[in-house]
Amino acid sequence: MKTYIVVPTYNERKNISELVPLLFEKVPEAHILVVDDNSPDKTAEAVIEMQKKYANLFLLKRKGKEGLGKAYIHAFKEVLKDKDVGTVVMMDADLSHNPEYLPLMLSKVNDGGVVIGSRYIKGGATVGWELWRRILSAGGNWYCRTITGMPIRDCTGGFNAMNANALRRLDLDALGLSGYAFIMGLKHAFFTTGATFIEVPITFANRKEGESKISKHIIREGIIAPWNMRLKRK
Ligand SMILES: Nc1nc2c(ncn2[C@@H]2O[C@H](COP(=O)(O)OP(=O)(O)O)[C@@H](O)[C@H]2O)c(=O)[nH]1
Ligand SMILES: [Mg+2]
Repeated sequence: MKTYIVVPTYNERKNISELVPLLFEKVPEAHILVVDDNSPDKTAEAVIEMQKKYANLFLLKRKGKEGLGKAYIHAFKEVLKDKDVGTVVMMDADLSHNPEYLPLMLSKVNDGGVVIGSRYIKGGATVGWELWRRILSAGGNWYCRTITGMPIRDCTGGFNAMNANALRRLDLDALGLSGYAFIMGLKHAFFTTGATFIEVPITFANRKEGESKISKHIIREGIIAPWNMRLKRK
């Protein structure tokens, strides 16, 4: 069965050029799908250039910036069309998610669910973020866990390896969220469909190149979303 690594990009030309070779080095058998929202910095062109070297590097080019959630949903639907896909990985392009963790994470994916690269279990960490981002992330995770009751420590972490059949059971279109809220919503959808979670500790490093796409809208959405998840379940 195939493993697809889905990487959303918006203005990540330098980072994606560094990440792709690292990924193929750590997981040579993987297929990589970069999903780009028509980045002005020509991220897509950098991917097309690398496709000359890597047969299993794919590009999903979208019309414009619609947020992480929409990009992932579009990409997951494309990937799941392939009947031979066994595992789908989601990870950021900015090297915050270290490809070194992938072999271990992939070895733990089972029929039932999701392996989470977790900053908030023993052995996990975040380095390089300013104090406000650390507080926002740690506080946000406590908030999400408390309100939704999900049995996981890292609700907003975007480095996850998912069993394709567990992913097929989700109603992706019903998620309708864009930022961290999308990741929380996705994990919550796994939770409500009976998927199991395994958390593996990771150290999350701040990006070296380019800019974060965090915004007030993303934070606001993240504050409201856990309540909607909880209320919908009742
Ligand atoms: N395709 C696409 N990717 C996005 C969008 N917003 C963020 N990303 C990507 O999602 C990943 C995480 O975003 P980032 O800005 O690093 O978030 P942060 O790590 O929380 O500051 C990166 O690979 C971004 O390029 C978007 O609107 N569309
Ligand atoms: Mg980042």
